[in-house]
Amino acid sequence: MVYTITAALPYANGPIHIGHLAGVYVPADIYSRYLKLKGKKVLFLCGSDEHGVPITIRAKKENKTPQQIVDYYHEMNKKSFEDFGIQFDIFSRTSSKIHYETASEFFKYLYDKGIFEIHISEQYYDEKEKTFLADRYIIGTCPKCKYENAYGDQCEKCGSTLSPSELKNPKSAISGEKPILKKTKHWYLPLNKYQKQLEQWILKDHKDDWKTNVYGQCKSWLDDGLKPRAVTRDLNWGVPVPLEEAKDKVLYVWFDAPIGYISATKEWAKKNDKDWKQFWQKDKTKLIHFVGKDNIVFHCIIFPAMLMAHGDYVLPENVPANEFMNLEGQKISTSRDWAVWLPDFLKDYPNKQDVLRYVLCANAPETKDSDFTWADFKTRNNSELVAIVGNFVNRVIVLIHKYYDGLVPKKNELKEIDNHVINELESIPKKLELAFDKYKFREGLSYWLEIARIGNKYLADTEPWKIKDDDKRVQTIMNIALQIVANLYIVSKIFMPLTSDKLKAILNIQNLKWQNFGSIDLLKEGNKINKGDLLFEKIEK
Ligand code: B3M
Ligand code: ZN
Repeated sequence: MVYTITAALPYANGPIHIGHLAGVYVPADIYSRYLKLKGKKVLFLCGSDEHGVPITIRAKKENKTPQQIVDYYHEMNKKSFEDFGIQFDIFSRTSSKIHYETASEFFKYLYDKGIFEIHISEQYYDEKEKTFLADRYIIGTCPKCKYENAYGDQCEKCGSTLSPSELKNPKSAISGEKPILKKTKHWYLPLNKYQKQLEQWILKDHKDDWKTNVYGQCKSWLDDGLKPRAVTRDLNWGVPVPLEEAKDKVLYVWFDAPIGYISATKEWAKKNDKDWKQFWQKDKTKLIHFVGKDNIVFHCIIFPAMLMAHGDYVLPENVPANEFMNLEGQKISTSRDWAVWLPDFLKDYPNKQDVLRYVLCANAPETKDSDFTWADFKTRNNSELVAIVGNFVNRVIVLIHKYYDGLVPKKNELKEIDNHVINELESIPKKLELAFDKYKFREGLSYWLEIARIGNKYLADTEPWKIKDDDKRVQTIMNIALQIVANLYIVSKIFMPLTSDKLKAILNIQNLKWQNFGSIDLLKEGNKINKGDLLFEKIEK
């Protein structure tokens, strides 16, 4: 089995925020770390999505070129993902040469197969700027609520989805002039021709293993009936359409962006001298897309239709999309600057990456929207991470140094209570696996916390510090307590990379594998245990 895990390519026209992390990147990273811990062959892909009209709009506004905009945000996002511990195998970008080649070859392959339909349509054209106007570049009066600055595709005031022809007295957002309607030719992907195949693949084959929120959205799109969709645009920023007759046209951003996953794979394979096709074109490939709910249709309907049309590619095994995370009760909004930006968090809260990962996973919008509040961030840090996990590990380390000079003591004869704890611990790996099979990472994380709860209860029930006349008993208790810390370390590798590094330093051991999880024979008698740093610090204000 080979796993290709993709995370939605963030637009390179702004920083990453906690909504992106909770919705896409933290779950994707957790799942990739889990598969790698189990020794699976995994390629975890991401990169910048560098085309699309929003980037050209920001470039215009900032009097820069689109390339300058994407260069700036590509580097920013790449660094902040690295600093946050999201461990992509490659973070590529769609303005790369290899992507231009891959995307245009993909288009040409479908074109030569006769997949596309050509439609002539009338499009608004700005005669002064000598350019066709994308929907976002047309502003006018909303036919629904009379808002005067509605865009050609959407009215931000009443939220209605519009088409440019519905706008009253349309104006060009570039020159302010009244645009004219001009004929233009575009190439369409006939999604309607894949309706049956998609219904079979989604509504029947994946009825039981896709999340209900994803399945539901796909079903409503399919029930509405799929229509041909234009895959070219009259823009000058994007992947040029590789046809003589299509000069000054580029591929629609949502046609080229998902192909970015394939380009990233090729780039990684070239760098590592590997065969890229094993991650996309073999029956042993498991392709899993991590996206937010607004990207479901592109990853479950449109991109799969493109892959079906091509014929050489596997289809996604699953698209476990999350819903949205709100901030302090309001929808996160880039335009209203209502977000917690990842670069700011990393600067203002140094060394608290794992706390944010924990909070975003524990409260992830897995089946419905959820809400991030700073009060919850503080409470979970103090009452779960510090009070349960940090406290347990700290007590064990203090006692080991107090009684045994930091050396792992002997495990003598086991009592009833010891066997009870061992059974509890042994049952957790299966529970975590079952949760992860259904992409339930919140539930999976609760099992990480449960290991510490088991440890705290074991110490409270045995009270080794009170046993005065039976050193063999104290040795056994402290040995088992240490083995529980070692189990906590193993599972931390999935959820909390910095914490697992700290635990590894304290336990002074080599990398333990998934197969070791659930065992109480991980630390050998006489091993040196280090004092190490505090795992978590209380947040006062
Ligand atoms: N750039 C992300 C978004 O819609 C979009 C994902 C592309 S994944 C191929 O915010
Ligand atoms: Zn409106």
